[in-house]
Amino acid sequence: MAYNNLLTNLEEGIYTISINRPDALNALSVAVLTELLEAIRQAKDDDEVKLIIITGHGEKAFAAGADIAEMRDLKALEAREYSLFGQGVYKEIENIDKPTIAAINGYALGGGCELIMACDIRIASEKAKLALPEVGLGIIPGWGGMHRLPRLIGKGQSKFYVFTGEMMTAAEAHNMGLVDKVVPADELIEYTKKIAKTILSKAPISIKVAKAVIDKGMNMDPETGIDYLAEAFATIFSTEDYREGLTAFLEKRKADFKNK
Ligand code: DAK
Repeated sequence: MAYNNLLTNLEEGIYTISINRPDALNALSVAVLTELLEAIRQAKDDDEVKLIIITGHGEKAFAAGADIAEMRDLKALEAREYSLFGQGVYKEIENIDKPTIAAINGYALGGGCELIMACDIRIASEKAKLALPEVGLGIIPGWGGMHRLPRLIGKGQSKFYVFTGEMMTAAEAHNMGLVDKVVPADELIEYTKKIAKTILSKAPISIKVAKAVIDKGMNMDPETGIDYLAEAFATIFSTEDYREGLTAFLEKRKADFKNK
């Protein structure tokens, strides 16, 4: 499908979505979010799509946040709709049962920074800059960032960066755990695809179950979480891939997983 604000590409099971609004540093207008939701739903339903990369087109920005011009003119009821819509888009990204990687090529600000938090893994160019500058605009981060950020970097650091709006370098974000890897700018997509291929070489059901256990487990008390893990582990033992994985190891060969 062709989009006005996204570029998409499917290659070897890897579906890359590039936000493409060069005149506004890839700011997330309603039109962009609507297309992003369509692209995610399409990826979810397409068996050829095994993993999703979200990035920003161009060298300068991943996404410089929600579209400030659009947001300024919202009436209260529209603001409510806007809020719920954006939260829904990010939840769908977070809950999709395929791995997602944010390849952060430049500014990831406000809603752009919240978008990377909804992805499973975050890989940044060493030139990337991240911030939640909303309080300086008289608003607060509204698309789930204040819920997800403390789970990634802790309460104190979250308050520091939300209260000050201070810009983080990729290295600082990496040290805190907001970013998982930092690579040279010209290697970002190549490296991200390499990691994607590594993930795709593993047992698909194991990845799916691991994602669910980590995400759901974070919101459970420890005892329920460990019980849930035991159930999930048992489920894996009803698959063909688990037997193939263990047998391949014992036969000193590469496993041939069938997603069964
Ligand atoms: N929205 C709209 N346009 C933007 C934009 C944005 N977020 N960021 C940049 N642009 C536009 C600029 O207006 C400029 O347009 P022209 O003047 O050329 O027409 C063009 O992109 C290039 O930007 P600059 O000329 O400013 O470029 P610089 O290199 O000088 O500066 C910058 C780059 C990233 C430092 C600067 O553009 C900047 O500070 N941008 C704003 C970043 C920001 O504040 N982002 C946070 C947005 S607020 C909620 C839900 C969500 C949210 C809040 C609540 N609820 C549900 C309650 C989310 C809020 C946000 O994300």
